[in-house]
Amino acid sequence: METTLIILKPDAVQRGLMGRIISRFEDKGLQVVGAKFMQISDELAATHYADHREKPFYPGLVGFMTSSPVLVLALRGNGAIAVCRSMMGATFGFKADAGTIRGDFGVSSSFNLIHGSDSPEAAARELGLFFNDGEVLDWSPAGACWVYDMSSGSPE
Ligand code: 3AN
Repeated sequence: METTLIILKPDAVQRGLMGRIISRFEDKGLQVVGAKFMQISDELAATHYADHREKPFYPGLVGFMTSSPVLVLALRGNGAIAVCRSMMGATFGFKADAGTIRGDFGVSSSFNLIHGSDSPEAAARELGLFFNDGEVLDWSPAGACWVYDMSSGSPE
């Protein structure tokens, strides 16, 4: 099981898309194990996007991410990191395939609705940035035995 960090960005929140995006992940069988509605500080945005500090779009990206509240999620499931990335679609809405979140809900290159960790290392780092100890919860969804084959004792 993997846990990944998802951010529904300010445009997703302002456009009232939170519910529809979360529903896609729940429909897929992913489990919400953490959720936090927050306004990202300049410091947190700078840490989160440290790898992009030298890029020309960095000031705009930090300004956008701190401009309005976001919904931060921890999602868990089999292959959750790659599954979420494929559900998100390509970085720019106008290039993202139909059927993906960015492909279905956006056309912008800067306002692209959602962030998702791109590797296990990034997921561990980003979950630690946005969630404190005890804020990601282990819980058993009632329907888990119909999302996974549990006959071997572990989810398959
Ligand atoms: P992704 O979110 O698809 O993994 P990255 O990691 O390449 O994309 O970029 C991180 C974020 O930086 C993107 N989510 C996007 O918001 C922003 N970004 C990347 N490239 C550009 C660009 N050329 N112009 C504006 N924003 C960009």
